Amino acid sequence: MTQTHQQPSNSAVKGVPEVDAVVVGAGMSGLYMLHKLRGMGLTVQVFEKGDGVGGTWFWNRYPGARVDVKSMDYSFSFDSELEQEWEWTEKYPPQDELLRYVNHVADRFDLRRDIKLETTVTEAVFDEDVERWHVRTDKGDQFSTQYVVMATGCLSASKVPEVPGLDLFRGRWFHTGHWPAQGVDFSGQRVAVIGTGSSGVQAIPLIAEQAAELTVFQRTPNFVLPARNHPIDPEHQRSVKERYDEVRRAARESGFGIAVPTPTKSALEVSPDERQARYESVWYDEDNNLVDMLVSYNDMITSQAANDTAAQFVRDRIAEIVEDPETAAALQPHDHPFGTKRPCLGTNYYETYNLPHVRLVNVRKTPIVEITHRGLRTTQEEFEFDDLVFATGFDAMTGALTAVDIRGRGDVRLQDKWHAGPRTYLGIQVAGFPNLFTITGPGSPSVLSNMVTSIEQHVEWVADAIASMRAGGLSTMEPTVEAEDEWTAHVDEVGHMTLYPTADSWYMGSNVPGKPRVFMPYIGGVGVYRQKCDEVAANGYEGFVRRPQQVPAGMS
Ligand code: N01
Repeated sequence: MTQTHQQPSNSAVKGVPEVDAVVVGAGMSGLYMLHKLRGMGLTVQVFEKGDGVGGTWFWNRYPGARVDVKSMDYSFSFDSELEQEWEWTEKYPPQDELLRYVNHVADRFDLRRDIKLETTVTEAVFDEDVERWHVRTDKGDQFSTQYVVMATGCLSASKVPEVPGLDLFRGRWFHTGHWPAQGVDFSGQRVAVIGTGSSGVQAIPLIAEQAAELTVFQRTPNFVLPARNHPIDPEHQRSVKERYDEVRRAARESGFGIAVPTPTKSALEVSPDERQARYESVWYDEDNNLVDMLVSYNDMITSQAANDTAAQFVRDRIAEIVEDPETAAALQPHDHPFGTKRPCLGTNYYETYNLPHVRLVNVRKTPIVEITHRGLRTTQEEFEFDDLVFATGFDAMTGALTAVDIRGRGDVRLQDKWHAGPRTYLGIQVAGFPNLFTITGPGSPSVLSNMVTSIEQHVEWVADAIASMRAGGLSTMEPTVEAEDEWTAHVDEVGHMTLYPTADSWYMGSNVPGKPRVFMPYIGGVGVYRQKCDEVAANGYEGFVRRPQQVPAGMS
């Protein structure tokens, strides 16, 4: 790290190293943030918990882990040489390819020298006297910094359910979000999987290929569309690369950060045959996208009746594929509208339940009571197995932020401020926490979008905001309480114009006992949101207070 301070500053504690910015996390957002800030001449220290970079793609190495946004979309656009030189192999690349890509980015932009691995940031405290953050890690590091960027990811605080008895279990157990780097061999094993979200849906068919027996414990069935993954046609790759500017622009202006046509019709204004044809084209199209069903009609997430047509279409496909009627019925979602829990893409997911050694247990009907030393017990039956896989998800969106002891003005803890749900302005900053930025934070499109599109937009906006502060000789930036209140109310209001809040989903915090039920992401759309952020900046960072260094008492 080169110590090239551009602005004089006071350090909170003598002898504590100073940097301009601390970035927490070395996934895609942390790496790009480092690259941007360093390019502006700032000194930056990145801390990363893992022993490698990659974030999501470092941790989620479970069998079948792959992205479900197309590779040509799920990739950085900030550097055209990078964009042109990287060759993707599949429509939806697997985890190891994505991890290679992220490592390539780290090497290509010489990022590693400012990243400290295997180091968890435990505390960040704002010192009002000197207007700097004091950051501490579990390895004893301390840094004084003007800016803190939380690039901690929306789905990184993994969650093992609060079922008693795990400490008694004598077999091996794993969480999909913390998979061993060396992989796991399930050959000949009796395996249990708890959870049927995106991770479970991807892992189950591959675990079934190895295991002697597989029991899947399902609480809520999900809508799973066929991924139709395949190798990328080199001609297609070349043609997208030729049109990349246009493709990226369309993605940035779109609803979900993926360039798909905007629907103009209601599902209810077309004939049943036309609707069926549309849904079939989504289901069977080799080139389909995760969001194609959702963008089939303009009222899919606002009208229960419109949504029901898509939900019924998927339930019908499940009934066609799954041979045992009881299992098929258990796999058909009835308790939430299509898309209000994140839709999943699968490969042979429903087909897997036709295999003789695979069994589905409906733990909504017969809940898990406890884990035992040999397996688990439901209210109806005792199960024995060798390996237990938790595909039980994450304390999403806020978990990785509140896991750090972040204290702002008046020593207020972020987790206390957010006791009734996250409050942010634009999902980027929190009132009372000056110069603390959250990449893809709650209140931004984040998890409802192509994450890379949203990461780039946030990183670039934050970098511009910091550049503007430095150009103006300003020391701190934070939202007003009014701007934060208004934005938080807007996020909630727009969310409640849709069917999303009707589902018990991690978008709502429902998967974490005791977490407030608040619709956390912003559903207004990636393009609309970007425009709002740009307008705020163009209007002199409207809604933010930006101030020059306040002279500390006793120093004048
Ligand atoms: O986690 P989830 P995930 N007893 O929360 C169940 C992204 N992602 O890791 O629905 C029994 O979706 C829980 O049941 P319920 C993507 O954004 C992307 O699969 O709460 N079951 C649910 O079935 C995704 O949405 C990709 O009733 C329990 C499951 O565990 C997000 O990450 C791949 C339980 C958790 O599903 C999270 O996905 C993977 C209990 N006590 C992930 N507790 C791709 O890009 C929880 N469950 C492809």
